[in-house]
Amino acid sequence: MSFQSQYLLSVYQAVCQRNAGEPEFLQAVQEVLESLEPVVNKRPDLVKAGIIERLVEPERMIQFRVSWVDDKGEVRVNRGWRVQYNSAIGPYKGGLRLHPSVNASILKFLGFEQTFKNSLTGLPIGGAKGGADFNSRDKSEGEVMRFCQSFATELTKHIGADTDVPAGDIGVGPREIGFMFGQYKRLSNEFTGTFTGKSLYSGGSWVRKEATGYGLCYFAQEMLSHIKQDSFEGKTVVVSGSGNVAIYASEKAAQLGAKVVAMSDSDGYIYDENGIDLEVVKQIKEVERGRIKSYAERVPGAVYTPGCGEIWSVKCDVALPCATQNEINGEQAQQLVNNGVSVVAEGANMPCTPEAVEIFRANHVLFSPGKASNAGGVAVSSLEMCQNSMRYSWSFEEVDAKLKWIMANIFHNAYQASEEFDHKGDLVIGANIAGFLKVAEAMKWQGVAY
Ligand code: NDP
Ligand code: 2IT
Repeated sequence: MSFQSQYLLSVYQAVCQRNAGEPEFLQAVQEVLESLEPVVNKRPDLVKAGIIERLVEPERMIQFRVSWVDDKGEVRVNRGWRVQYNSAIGPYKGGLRLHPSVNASILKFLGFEQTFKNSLTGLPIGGAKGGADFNSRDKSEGEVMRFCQSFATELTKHIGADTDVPAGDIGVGPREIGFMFGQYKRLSNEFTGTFTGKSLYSGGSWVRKEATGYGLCYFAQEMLSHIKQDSFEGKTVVVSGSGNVAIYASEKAAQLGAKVVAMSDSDGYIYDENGIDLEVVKQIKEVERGRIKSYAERVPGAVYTPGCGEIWSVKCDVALPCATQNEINGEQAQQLVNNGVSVVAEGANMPCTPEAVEIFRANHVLFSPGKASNAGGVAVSSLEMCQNSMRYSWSFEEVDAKLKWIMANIFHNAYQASEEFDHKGDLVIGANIAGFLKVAEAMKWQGVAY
């Protein structure tokens, strides 16, 4: 542990005691608190207001039973949560994750990260996350619908357009949002913008589907251009995952002149030296809900290798981890460095372990933390809320231009904060400080309690 400030060390030790057995939450808190050393020195007023002690505790956490009936007529029970993490700068906002690994630690880490990310967008949204330990992979469409309806029945009691606005995350795309939104609308008898990521037929926004992946590339392009006077043009790119974020990150990277040569799912990865044919990936993943392995069966010359972690052995200039937390460890980071990687931009939330981040820092790899570079998704969600409130919709081009501007702005704010707080170019520190300061000022202004 590397805290110089006794105050931060004691806050962190209290967090460890109170949240024992929650490794992901502790990891996320430690990373942010370590970044706040320079703030603690310069802003004793925020220390006195107890902002950091309050920020390491979610405002509210709801846990509930989700019971539903499977295709055989048997009753099934899952556990659902909504973590309403922080509402200092706007209504709670953040995605829902459906994955068998989901637990309180993961959702608290995601809610904590979301609070700073949403602040970085410059838009008026607080932080939240939710989900359930449900595996949609082996379920029929009817089972997914009944699960989502049961989940939304409970969630409806706690959300609203000005209270808490959920969206997608791992395992939750337009299909699941549709089932949940439909149930919410039935129960509330209101058509409001209480979910984002809705269908374009039902109040959704253009570019929301593409937003996280496109935003990631807009951010990385700005970072490359500002720091290295470089661009995506001619770069070889590896993208992990083959879900929503990965697909649209690959699409934008290719549009910007790069060649994406590898993608993965939790079973393994594909390598295509000619550049991945995204239409084939979209057909497999978005239409058939199949496995990435079948890409190699359809595209001549492509190779499939079992084991998703092996993807980091592929030589590349730019690595975009877009699958899940802790998917790049120290060893894999070293492998990337040995192979000459020059940019790592996180599309997933906390995909790099602290050891991996240290290795990138030590080797002068341009590195952007997820809370900055993957903020495009929630930014366009916020634009969706805005359009819903106005009962209006902007064109694809209008939303895309706003997204591009927001991502460049996040980069410059994080970069500027890194300079101002004596760590020029360290975007982990810059993003954490820039995200923190806005929330902290709002909390201080609103007084104690939440
Ligand atoms: P999807 O469910 O669409 O895709 C997830 C992808 O990651 C799949 O290819 C999946 O493979 C893979 N994956 C999931 N869990 C694991 C695991 N334990 N090990 C290896 N691979 C895994 O999710 P998204 O694309 O929406 O989300 C990806 C990441 O981006 C997450 O970290 C999410 O929090 C983050 N994010 C998402 C945003 C959004 O707008 N959707 C916004 C900002 C961040 P498989 O099918 O085999 O499970
Ligand atoms: O991690 C994230 O930022 C998301 N899953 C998107 C959240 C949102 O509300 O759009």
